[in-house]
Amino acid sequence: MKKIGISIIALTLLVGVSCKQKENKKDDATEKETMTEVKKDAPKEAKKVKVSMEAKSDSNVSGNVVFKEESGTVTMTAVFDGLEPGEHAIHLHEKGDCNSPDGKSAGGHWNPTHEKHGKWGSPDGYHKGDIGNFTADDNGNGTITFKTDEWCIGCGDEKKDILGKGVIVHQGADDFTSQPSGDAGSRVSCGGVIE
Ligand SMILES: [Cu+2]
Ligand SMILES: [Zn+2]
Repeated sequence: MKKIGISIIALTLLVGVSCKQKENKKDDATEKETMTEVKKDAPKEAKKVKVSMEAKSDSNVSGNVVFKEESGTVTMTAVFDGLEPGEHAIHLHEKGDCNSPDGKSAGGHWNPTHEKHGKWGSPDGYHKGDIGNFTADDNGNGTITFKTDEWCIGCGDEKKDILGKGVIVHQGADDFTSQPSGDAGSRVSCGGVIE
């Protein structure tokens, strides 16, 4: 009889413990749900920036550049008009300041990793702003799309964050060799990557 009594007590204890464990699990689940909700309600980070390009150096080059971040990849879609037919360089420069008539207020190429100027992806090095060249047709219209996971929009990582940088289109093509900027000629259009 005594044995049975102890067994009952032990059983009661066991049941008690397992109930408590279940309760804990339930609490965890509730906590997770709450966290997900908080994430959803938090203000959304800017993941899309539209840049209006201004003509510079007495050119008539205008256009729009849209940067969009999705799943860690930034896609740039740029459309220009008023260009001279042929190849033109496009870069991100270090400042989103287009105040000067020659566009030089945007500074040099954005190069947060302190590498050489070059073709994007080159093993010899390239600036994070070295987008490359695109071609304008006989009517002076040109478009370029560029994708990379080496940029972000507003993430705060100074090696990736394109907010505050300047988009520059040049009169000529980037030779990917000349230092520090590819010898692409004057700056014919400028726009700040600003929200
Ligand atoms: Cu440039
Ligand atoms: Zn460069």
